[in-house]
Amino acid sequence: MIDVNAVHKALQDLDIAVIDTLVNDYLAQGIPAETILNEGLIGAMSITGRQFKAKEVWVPDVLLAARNMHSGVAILKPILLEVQSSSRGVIVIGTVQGDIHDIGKNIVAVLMEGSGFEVIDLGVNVSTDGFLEAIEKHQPDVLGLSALLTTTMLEMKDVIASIRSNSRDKVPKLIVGGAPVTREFADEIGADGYGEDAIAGVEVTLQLLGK
Ligand code: B12
Repeated sequence: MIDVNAVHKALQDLDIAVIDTLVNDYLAQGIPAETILNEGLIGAMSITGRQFKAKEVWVPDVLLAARNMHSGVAILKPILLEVQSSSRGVIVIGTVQGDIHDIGKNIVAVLMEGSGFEVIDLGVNVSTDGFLEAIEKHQPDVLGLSALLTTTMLEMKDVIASIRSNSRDKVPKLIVGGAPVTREFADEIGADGYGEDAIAGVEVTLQLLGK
């Protein structure tokens, strides 16, 4: 059984070995990697998010949680990737300009890979030109945009408009996500798909590609 409070405590520990040990213990107990990710790590990070909002923790605490979360996800990654091996298509993904949040985007990338896609991760703070260049270079089937700030989610609109009007190449299916993004917003800015979490992101991608 996952104890989300224990995971949350481990996310706040300066010693990175604490989260690693906890994740490995859960795996040893036979708890599926998806459950550890969703109920444990993501659940614990939402507690940190609420505390940050309530000013009970500060940016350094959140950075520490982010570092520990990356470490926990890294342990789960090879297991999540065992699911599929053949390539179902190419996905380019990135966090839009002005935004450096990447935990959610990285989880989407891991699950996409685990579902058999080749993933090209452009990282964070990616400009519209950066996305256009990546489309030209990689000719992806899908482009995923992530934004965590109410300010940077507006950036998605520009990126999508720019791709639709400027791309000389085949326009990939455009999907968006991130905590402030909603289905209504996705429709409004002309995205082809929206995923409220990484699993929904994979589902909508498979649907859009008719797989
Ligand atoms: C961790 C964190 C940080 C870390 C980021 C570290 C990192 N490497 O990512 C640090 C400390 C750097 C940070 C900085 C800031 N942050 Co911050 N941060 C958070 C926090 C606590 C958690 C975000 C997170 O990782 N969640 C866990 C992941 C798993 O969830 P997720 O990102 O939503 O992703 C899931 C889905 O959304 C979806 N998804 C995500 N992307 C995509 C993409 C696609 C294509 C699809 C299909 C799906 C999808 O799938 C994911 C997995 O299920 C949130 C609080 C919150 N509740 O979101 C605040 C939050 C986002 N931050 C906030 C703020 C204000 C900031 C700062 C401005 C703070 C400051 N004063 O400096 C800076 C901004 C820096 C910048 N320019 O980007 C606010 C935003 C408020 C707003 N309305 O815009 C929040 C909401 C906190 C709050 N309540 O005030 N932050």
